[in-house]
Formats: sequence, structure tokens, C-alpha cells
Amino acid sequence: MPAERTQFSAPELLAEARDRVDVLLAAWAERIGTIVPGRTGEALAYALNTPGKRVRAALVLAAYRSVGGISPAIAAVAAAVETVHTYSLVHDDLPCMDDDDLRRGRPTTHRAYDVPTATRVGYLLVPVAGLVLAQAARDLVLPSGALGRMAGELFEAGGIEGMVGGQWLDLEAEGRALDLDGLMAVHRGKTGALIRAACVLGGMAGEAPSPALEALRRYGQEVGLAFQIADDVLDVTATSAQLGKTAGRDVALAKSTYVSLMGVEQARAEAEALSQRAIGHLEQAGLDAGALGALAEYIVRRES
Ligand code: GRG
Repeated sequence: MPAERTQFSAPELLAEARDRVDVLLAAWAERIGTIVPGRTGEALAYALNTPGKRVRAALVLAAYRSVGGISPAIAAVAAAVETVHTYSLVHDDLPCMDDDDLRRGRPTTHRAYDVPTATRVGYLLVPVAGLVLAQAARDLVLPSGALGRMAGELFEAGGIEGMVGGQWLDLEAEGRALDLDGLMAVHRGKTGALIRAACVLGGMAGEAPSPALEALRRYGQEVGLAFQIADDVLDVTATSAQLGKTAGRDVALAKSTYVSLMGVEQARAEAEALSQRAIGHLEQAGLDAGALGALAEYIVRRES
């Protein structure tokens, strides 16, 4: 029998993450805006301040709490992860990638400004994420070496073995049918790796011992894939107004998705199974699966 879970509300966890992280992102946007001249500085603030669901931020906060972390400075780790995520969205929307006009309910950065400006914004946000993370490590008063390990985790997830590699495979696969293994590699890379890193970083910031970190990594691995499967489903079942981005984009770009491979119902079931497996990893390690459990279920049952 699994242990009883403390009940948490995912919408409340997300609202808390938004409140705590958006204020930090706005402050960084203002600070960087004084250094980066003109339209590029403005566009950088536009991208950072455009409101997202803040799922990755909520995962950082929940993972940190699950290992007993109590410092409010954890919000800056969450802001660093959201900064990497924002850069990836700005570049993902560019004409040379997914070529989209709508993001988070607003015109994409290259539509609101222009392609060269949005390209610069994306590149500028990567070192900003590093600065935000470094500030977080100082404020959390982490032991020497922790910042290096955390930076390694975040930027490995953002690189060729994670987000960049997954996106690369995704772009190469447009118009081509992938099998399930190929699709899983794309999803785990382009979306799952950063989500996994969010969970591990929360644990690292809380100075969790190796077994707890390993459980958070496994949890993050499962919910990271589940998140992208749910995204595949929403692409065909939700409207652009609900999503804040263009619905039906995967079909328009002839992308292989869990829906194209197995249909909506089986894709939903697969995501649900991954979410429950994720919770199981935490329970097996004796971690509090309250907040992370609520987020795992939200990730696969969400409507936007
Ligand atoms: C140079 C090949 C190359 C890649 C650069 C652009 C890029 C790196 C990677 C793209 C990664 C990406 C955008 C994956 C999709 C992840 C995803 C499902 C995003 C939507 O996340 P939500 O729903 O968005 O959490 P909000 O807006 O709520 O934050």
C-alpha cells in the first residue's frame, strides 16, 4: 500500500510559482534592459515578462520542498529554469524552426519585433539564466561546488544531450514518420530533459542525498515525457485560445506525435501511466509525493 499523500492543489502550486518567479524575471528583464540597448532590450523584457504556466518553476519549488528545503531563495533557481525555457520558446517560434505567430496568448517575439531581434533575445537569455542561477546559489548559501553541479545539470539538459539535441532531431524528422523509439528520443530531449533538470535542481538546492536525487531524476524523466505526450494530445483536442499558441501545428508541420502513432486515447493512457510511475519513484524513495504528485497529475490532465 502506498503511503497517504498530503493533498495539494496544482493550480495553487502554479499560482504560487508564478507569483514568486514572475517578479524575479521582471527584475532581471529591467536590469538587462539597461545594458542591452534599444529594441533588443525591450524585446528581451517582452519575452521574459510574457506569462507562462510556470510548470517548470512549480516543479523546482515542489522538489525542493520534498527534500525539506525551506529558503525563499529557491525561487531564483526556478527563475533560471524558466529563463532557459523562455529562450527555447523564442527560438522554437522562429521561421527557421516551428514558424509560429502566437505564444502565451501574445504575438511571438519575432512577430512583435522582428527575426534578428528575436534571435538575439534567445541567445542573450542563455547567459542570463547562468547569472540567475549563480545569484540563487549565493542567496541559498550552498556549499562550494554546488553551483558547478547545478549549472552542469541545467546546461547539460539544455544542450546536445537534451533540449537542443531533441529539437534538432525534431526538425530533421518533419514530414517523416518516426517510430515510437525515435519519437521518444525527440520528446525526452526537446521537452523532457529540462523538466527533469527542474526536479533535480530543486533536490540539489535542498542538498538532498543521492538516493533522493535519483528518485527526483526518475520522477522528472517520467513527467518530462508525459508533459510532451499531453502537449501532443492538446495540439489536436484544444483550441488556440485555450493553449495561447496555435493549435493543430503538429499536423500542419507533418510531425510524428504520440497521437499520430497511437491515437488520442492511447496517448492519454500512456501519459497517465507515466505520471503514476513518476509518483511511484518518489514513494519508493520515501519522499513526500504531495506537491510533486499533484503536479504529475496536472501535467497529464491539464487543458492548456
Ligand atoms: C539549435 C536545434 C536547436 C535548438 C535550439 C529552440 C530549442 C533549442 C529547443 C526547443 C525546445 C522546445 C520549445 C520544446 C517544446 C517544449 C514545450 C512543450 C513547450 C511548451 O511548454 P509549456 O506548455 O509553455 O509549459 P508555457 O508557455 O506555459 O511556459
